[in-house]
Amino acid sequence: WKLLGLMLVLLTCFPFVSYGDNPIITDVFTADPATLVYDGTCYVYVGHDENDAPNTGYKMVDWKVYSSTDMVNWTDRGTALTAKTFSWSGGDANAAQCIYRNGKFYWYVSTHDKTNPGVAIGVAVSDSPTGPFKDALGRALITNDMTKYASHSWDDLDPTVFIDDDGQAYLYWGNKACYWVKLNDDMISLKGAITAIPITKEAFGPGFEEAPWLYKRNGLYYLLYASGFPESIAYSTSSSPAGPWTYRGIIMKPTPTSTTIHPAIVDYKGASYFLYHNGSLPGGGSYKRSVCIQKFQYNSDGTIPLLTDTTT
Ligand code: FUB
Repeated sequence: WKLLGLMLVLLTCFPFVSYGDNPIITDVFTADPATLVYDGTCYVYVGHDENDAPNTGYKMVDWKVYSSTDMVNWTDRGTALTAKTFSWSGGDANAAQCIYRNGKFYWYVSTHDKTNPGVAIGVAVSDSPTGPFKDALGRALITNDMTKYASHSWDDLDPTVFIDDDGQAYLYWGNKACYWVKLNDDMISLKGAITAIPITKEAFGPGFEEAPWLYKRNGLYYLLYASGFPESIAYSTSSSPAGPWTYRGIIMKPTPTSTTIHPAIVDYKGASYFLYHNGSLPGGGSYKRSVCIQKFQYNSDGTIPLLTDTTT
């Protein structure tokens, strides 16, 4: 009985499953995590790396969804969307984010536009967080337009979407350049013009590479993004979702296993979690990445501590 008691104490103090179990998905390669909490469940929408020849570029053709109610055990909810869903897509499935509004789920994705050169942003819609999703527009929502604002042909990458307390939705995105626009209540049309944020030291410190993630906490707006290359994750804050932004520091330094990291943050059941990807799974690397999660606590002044990629 003494031995049994000791084992119970040890199991309670040192559970086999901990929040540090990374990567969270080990049977396929996953990248570019984006979270959505809906009806008590945390969903993670991910890209899917499939390149069989390491270091020769991305092969990503679909997106997958996972769900959890404890942030430890993740259920595969299937391949909820493929680039083929968008008839105008060149077939690549880059970073994306899904959000809920008025009974529908809107999934913003970046993919090449066959009908107009360059990467574009499309939006798929569904009645369920796990699909089926259909193309909401039959064309891109944001088209790469070098004559108006675009700085290069694939800078319409990595959309992040956020709905403020007053109901106004914002879409941020970009590669090397950071853009934003308001969305109408229908979530599938633009309200006003696209703004390019000047990439200054005050706003972005060492620089803005890609992968913005916009959210609000205690009345303060946070913008996370990849900075430099290999990428660190940095963040800036603002008193408005339209900026101006003030650089706040680095959240995670580059991981040796992948040149990209790609951030998301979510509060779930009273705790905060930082999501990113690395190449730590056996056989992994910059084009075979894996989504990881770290539980963390904000500092008392609302700043985010420096986190370490625990898998390396
Ligand atoms: O997954 C393809 C690209 O890698 C994303 O668009 C970037 O954010 C980087 O993670």
